[in-house]
Amino acid sequence: MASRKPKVIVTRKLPDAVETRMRELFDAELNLDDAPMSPDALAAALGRADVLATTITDRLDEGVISQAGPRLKLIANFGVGVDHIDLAAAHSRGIFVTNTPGVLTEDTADLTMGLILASTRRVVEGAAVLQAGEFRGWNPTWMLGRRLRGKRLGIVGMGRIGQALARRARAFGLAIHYHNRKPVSSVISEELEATYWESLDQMLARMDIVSVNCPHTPGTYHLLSARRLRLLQPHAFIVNTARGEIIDEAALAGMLERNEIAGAGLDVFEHEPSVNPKLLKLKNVVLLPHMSSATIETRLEMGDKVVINIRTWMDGHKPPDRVIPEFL
Ligand code: 8YV
Repeated sequence: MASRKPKVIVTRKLPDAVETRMRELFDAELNLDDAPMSPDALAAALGRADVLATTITDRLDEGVISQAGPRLKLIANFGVGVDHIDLAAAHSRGIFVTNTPGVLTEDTADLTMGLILASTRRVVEGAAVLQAGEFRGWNPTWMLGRRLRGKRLGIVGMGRIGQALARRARAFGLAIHYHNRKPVSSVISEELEATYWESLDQMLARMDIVSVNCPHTPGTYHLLSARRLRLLQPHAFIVNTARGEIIDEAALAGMLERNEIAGAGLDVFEHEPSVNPKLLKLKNVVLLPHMSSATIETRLEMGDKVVINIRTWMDGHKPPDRVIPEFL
């Protein structure tokens, strides 16, 4: 590209160090008051930028992407999931899409393990009792949860985060089971002593805890449908730190309300930031506001990745974290 600095429009407030670096390297237009951009504002930004640095709160559907100007060559997403971007529409206009894989893995796996512990051991429910001033003293049959050691964890999606979760879960004595499009390599499978289930249905019916760790794509929308959720055993727990759309949230809320499964730990929701009102009233759920990757370290590393992707493209190379649409 020409020697002028590329116009990079950043849709949300990013960590100060990331913004400072962007100002040094690019003609960066920052969103200092951090208000999410409307579809019209996004379309206008696409019309005049070389690069749009996006986050999950930007809906870049076909209509918005069709407004991209001739300069727009790269959508550099701050985040690993790109289900808010119409990849086919970007690809057909010759626009690269990049994401930030790898740097969210460990922190997301930590919080997934945290949700498994919090839901099976009733951590949030117990803390709420204390804060409400309702702790009347120890009782042998009160606040009983379920032991992790010896139980079966079924991981739906054995990519980077699924594997990082499996390593943690093994240290807690959980037996690792997983469903994935294909089995992991024999080296990883042996390391994790993991059992592969080609049939998701069969795995769900036999697990004590299920964790959703696959990306949201057209193929995984409502992968955990009402029918599949009914395969879970009544003592099972379900945890989701991937995307809300992968689980039929209304069906899950109904089952939790009727105690048809034991509990859930959810960091993501089907219609974020809305949460199914039934879930908000239940005691057998732990609900978090999409924060599984929210550490200072991860956010800085995500910013580094965005900068590296833009800078590599600017230097005339293919950015390292290109997301290739599935149909290619
Ligand atoms: C990010 C996430 O914080 O990276 C992802 O896919 O779900 C989050 O943990 C968010 O997407 C930032 O855009």
